[in-house]
Amino acid sequence: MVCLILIVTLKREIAMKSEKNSSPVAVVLGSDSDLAVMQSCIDQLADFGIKPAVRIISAHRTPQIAADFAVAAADSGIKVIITAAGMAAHLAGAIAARTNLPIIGVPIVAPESPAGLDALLSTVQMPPGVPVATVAIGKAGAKNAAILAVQILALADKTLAEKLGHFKKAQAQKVIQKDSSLSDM
Ligand code: RP5
Repeated sequence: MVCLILIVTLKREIAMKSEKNSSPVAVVLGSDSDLAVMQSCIDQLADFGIKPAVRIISAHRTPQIAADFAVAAADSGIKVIITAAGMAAHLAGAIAARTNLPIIGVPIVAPESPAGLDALLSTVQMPPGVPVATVAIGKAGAKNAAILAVQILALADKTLAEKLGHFKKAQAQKVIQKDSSLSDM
């Protein structure tokens, strides 16, 4: 009997440890149709050496899974959650309601959407007390969500902070080069 309890406890600890080893960033998509836009978020995270945990979870179609995910996220080692959804985009808010982790929301333009304004307002207009850091609509927002997540993590990660420094310098250098190539015209 004692042996059985020990085995069960050990198994639980191993499971918890492997959960803890999950990525510090989760990218949650409201639908697989959001992936085309969010690939630039995943790629940008990869440039910083982060392989995010990517999930498809819908606030409306799979509400219980969304709730369970949000409640378990911090204990599984996730530090920042990026969400992407279109139309009545409640995914970011539904997750933010159930965790104290920082949530970054990317509004997506759905085919029937008025240019993504529906998703933008649904994501950004959170009531006081439950913030969602809402970025720009579409691909620009997807990329910025990744950079913002890295900026949050970099507060406690020197290597990431250095990578961010290089990223910003390289970005500035590109603009300077474009500017000087104009003077050759
Ligand atoms: C949202 O509705 C999703 O995030 C997606 O942007 C939009 C349309 O979803 P699908 O009908 O393509 O699955 O919940």
